[in-house]
Amino acid sequence: MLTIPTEGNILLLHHWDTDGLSAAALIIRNEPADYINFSPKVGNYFLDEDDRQKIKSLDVDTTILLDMAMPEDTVDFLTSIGPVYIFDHHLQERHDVMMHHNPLIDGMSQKQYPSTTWVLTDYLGLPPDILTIFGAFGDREEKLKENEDAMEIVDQVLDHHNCTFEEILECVDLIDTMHKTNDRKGILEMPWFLSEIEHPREVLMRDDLKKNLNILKKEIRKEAEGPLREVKDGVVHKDMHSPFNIISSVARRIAWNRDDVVIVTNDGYSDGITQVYIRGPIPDSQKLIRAAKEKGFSAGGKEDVVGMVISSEEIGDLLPKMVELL
Ligand SMILES: [Mn+2]
Repeated sequence: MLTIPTEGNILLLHHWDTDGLSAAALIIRNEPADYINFSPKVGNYFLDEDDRQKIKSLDVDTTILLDMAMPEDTVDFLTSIGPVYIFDHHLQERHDVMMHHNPLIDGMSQKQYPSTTWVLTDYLGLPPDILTIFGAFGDREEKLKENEDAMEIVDQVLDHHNCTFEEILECVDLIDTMHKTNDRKGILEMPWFLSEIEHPREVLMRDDLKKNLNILKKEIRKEAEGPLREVKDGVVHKDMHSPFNIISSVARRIAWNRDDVVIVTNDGYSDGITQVYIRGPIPDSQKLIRAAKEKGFSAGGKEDVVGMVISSEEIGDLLPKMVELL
């Protein structure tokens, strides 16, 4: 099996969420080399022209891509710079790169590999540690409790650090404030900070993260408790103009106490762009995703959630068509 290269400048290109940041931290901690880390613009599951220019200026020899299922043209861009190694746990096709390590492509289940940190811990032959479980809690949240095999390992790590499930969830909330407040500098610092921590306490004690979390909690509550518009029987729409990346949290919060389909749109996060998040029961989420993709927009999701990024000019046309499909 190929090992991770440690020669030259290595670009650690990672997701901005807790799993991506912890995965980068795992590599920094365990495989000493000259790393430069980078994360795409928050919300972009690809590299746009700005990000490509930045990466070109970094003098990269090799790329390690973590926790992101990037489209072909982004991967092609990275391979044009140098060899690419990918570690991931999202369902996707195998890319033609130096190494694409994703147990899901080999038929393993999400349950066996709940996070990229899990994939890496296994690949590097490390004992599971706090970073391993940060990633899994980050991606699966409370649902991780239903995964008995994973919980056996989680409990060992929690015991070892003498901390609780709830404390780890709190750590995840704190770490995820970096992308929810769109703090790109904070995102890039996080893997370095995480690579040094010995105990979750060190995350729980960070005042800047606690301050972020308070701001976000207030904003999410304000949005979720604000007016809703019923656009169709059983479908409600929340229109927001928030500078924060909180659309999924707001949708989840609205869905707490109702059975309707919840559509949330936010045009305040990025210029000219409207984020769309739909939380189910969705009759056919793939149909919705296709409808957005046919128009050239980025969209993805699962059975009961769909996320999209639509140009604000076209949202007025597209939204009623989406509602028809619900
Ligand atoms: Mn992940």
